[in-house]
Amino acid sequence: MAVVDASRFLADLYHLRGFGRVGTGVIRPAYSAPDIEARDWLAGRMAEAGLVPQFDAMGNLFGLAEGPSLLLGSHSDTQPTGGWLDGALGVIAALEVARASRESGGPAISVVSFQDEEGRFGGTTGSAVWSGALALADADAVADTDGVILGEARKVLGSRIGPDVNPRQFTGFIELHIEQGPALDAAGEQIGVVSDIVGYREMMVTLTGQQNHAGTTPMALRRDAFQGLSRFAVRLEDRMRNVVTPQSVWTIGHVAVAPNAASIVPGQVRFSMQWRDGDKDRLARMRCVIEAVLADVAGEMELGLEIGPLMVLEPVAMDRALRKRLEAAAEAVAPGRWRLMPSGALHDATNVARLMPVAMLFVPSIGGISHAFEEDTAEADLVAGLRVLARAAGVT
Ligand code: HGY
Ligand code: MN
Ligand code: MN
Repeated sequence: MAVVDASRFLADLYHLRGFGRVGTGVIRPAYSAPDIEARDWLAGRMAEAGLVPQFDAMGNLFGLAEGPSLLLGSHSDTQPTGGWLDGALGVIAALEVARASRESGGPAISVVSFQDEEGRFGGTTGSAVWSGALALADADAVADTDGVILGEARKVLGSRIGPDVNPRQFTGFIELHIEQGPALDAAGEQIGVVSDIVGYREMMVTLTGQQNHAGTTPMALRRDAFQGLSRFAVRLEDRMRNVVTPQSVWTIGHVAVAPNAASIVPGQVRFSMQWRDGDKDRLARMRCVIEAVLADVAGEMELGLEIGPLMVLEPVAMDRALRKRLEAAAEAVAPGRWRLMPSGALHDATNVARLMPVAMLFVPSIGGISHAFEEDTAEADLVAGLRVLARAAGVT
């Protein structure tokens, strides 16, 4: 008989959805009002569960058990137009397992909701600072796409900020997350045990041409920055074929055209260039192709080219012993309906792996949709993920 309380778990999950809810989705970016309100509510639920809530300087919120403990959790911030389960599922499941363990005299379980996993200020920023991958002073200098710097944004934490949380109190970290891809849903499977998390690179690129009149400037005389981006994107598609596999991905997700007016030839575009792969060497080869095509296009079209700092997360394999516990738990909860699979999405677990053994498990995303208001998972699958997490954590 599982000691976790599925109704209580689902009630809290739906309650968390209410902070920043817009229709079926959620808008709860790091340090926004709904994000802070959600974290204050989570801190209260942690205290009610007998855990000691503690914010660190980044706004990572921990619910600490006494003594050595297994850490469970994820993040509660969302993409600018986010799904209601991305991150939230792992935080609430962790809370429920920690509560159930205390109620049943089980092992010590601590809980965490990392801050800015969704990268308003980069990517997995809160866990990157906590794990030592990124200095707080460097994180503070990062600006979001509206020009707000993290050091300013996190001032909303005010007196919540407590002492740093020592990672040595934790014996390991397990993160439950939605798959955010199509594999489990398409196969009718319920659980994914993660083998490894892909690596990622991201940089901001600026192409600068000549702003001009859209009616009087002959096509042959234009230095149109948007046309430069367009030519880059099309040529990149072709040139990447030489170095990638079907699992490699690259995305131009954020584009700012200046001055962004119908009758003005764009003088400048600033865009995000992001790519991911499971192999570190292939990530490097993809970078060479990207920078070569950028240089070619800028040269051909007489455009200025500026490439910003490179953000890096390396591919990481999950801890074998923790993964085996997840595999056994998956077979017990969803016999024959689970698989071992890589994660194409990034997660805080990548940073936490610098400090301790980590492992992850997935539940299906309906239609494989995520980072969108349509993101959803069947309740039965949410509860199955909770039960696998509890079992792997020794809470049964
Ligand atoms: O982009 C990612 O993979 C994560 O969901 N932020
Ligand atoms: Mn996530
Ligand atoms: Mn996400």
